[in-house]
Amino acid sequence: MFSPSLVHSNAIGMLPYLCHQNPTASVCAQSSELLDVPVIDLSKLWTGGETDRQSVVCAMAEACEKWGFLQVANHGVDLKLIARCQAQAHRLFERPLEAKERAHRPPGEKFGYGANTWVDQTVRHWAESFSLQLHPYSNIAEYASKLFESEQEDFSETLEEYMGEVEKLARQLTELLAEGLGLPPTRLNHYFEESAMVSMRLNLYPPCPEPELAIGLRAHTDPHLLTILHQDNVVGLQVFINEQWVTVKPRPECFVVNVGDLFQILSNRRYKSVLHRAIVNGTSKRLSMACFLNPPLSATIMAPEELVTPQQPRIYRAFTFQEFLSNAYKHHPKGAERPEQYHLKNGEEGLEG
Ligand SMILES: O=C(O)CCC(=O)C(=O)O
Repeated sequence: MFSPSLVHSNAIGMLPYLCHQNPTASVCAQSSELLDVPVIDLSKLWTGGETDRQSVVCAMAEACEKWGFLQVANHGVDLKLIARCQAQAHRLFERPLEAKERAHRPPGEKFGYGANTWVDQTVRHWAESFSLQLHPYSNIAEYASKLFESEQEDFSETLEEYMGEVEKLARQLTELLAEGLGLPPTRLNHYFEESAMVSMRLNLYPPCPEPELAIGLRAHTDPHLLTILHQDNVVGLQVFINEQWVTVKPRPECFVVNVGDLFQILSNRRYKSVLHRAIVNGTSKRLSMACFLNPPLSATIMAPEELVTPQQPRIYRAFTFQEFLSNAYKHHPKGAERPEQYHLKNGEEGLEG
């Protein structure tokens, strides 16, 4: 249940003064254009020949270079499993406030129930969110035991199955995207061979009495490698393209895939990590489920040598994912600011940690 008392527990924002991004401007002023982010049919990978595979690789690479976003259809994740996961997510958000507060995410922590407050806390979101992790260890059963008195296993098994399937897809897409950069498909796999970090944020945006003043999730880029987002059939996701916000047409049978900051850096800036946000509306609640694939914290992130040429010299210095994440939320997570902190300065070699 969405409750005004959450405001006092700092879990969600309050209209009109806390939620808006810019009090002088309507959030939705530029939101009318519906963008059909390229939809790439992955069935060609399983049924077609090498030419079909290459057409998928090229379409994906082109979308990531141009938009940083694409959608995949016939992705191999059972639509019934997606529906089951959505049902469990709604079940979670419909729990009484006391139950959700037992799983509250403390400030500065990554997992649990709350609102995304980020950085300076001046923007609150008209949203409830819940973050969970599958790898390196699953915390899902632990949260299920705090949230539910019964049928805890239904929740944890469904979410673990869903995240496991999405992880498989994310790994396949990473190989296709590596190929799209002209690399052998497995060239980036060493980042995940030993262990990977796989997490999910469930976002529930309730109908909002003043949607034009509110924001569901403020503009940000993802500090991750790859994001695989499922949105239901309610409009809300917007991407900043050509200096304007455009709305991504919901296609519940597809996943929205977007390049995170890490992939932008690993691709030596061929792929773009693009600003996006979620808007809210006055009538329908909206659910999105965002899964994030990442290397382990100890991984050293550096674009492979093959992507460094005289025409495209190395742009970012090497760093560990731990270093990157520990800085990620200290700064306004906006635009290219985060990767820019890792820009090489003149004369640097890029090999120091
Ligand atoms: O709800 C959406 O469509 C966007 C979600 C998102 O960007 C996120 O969870 O990082």
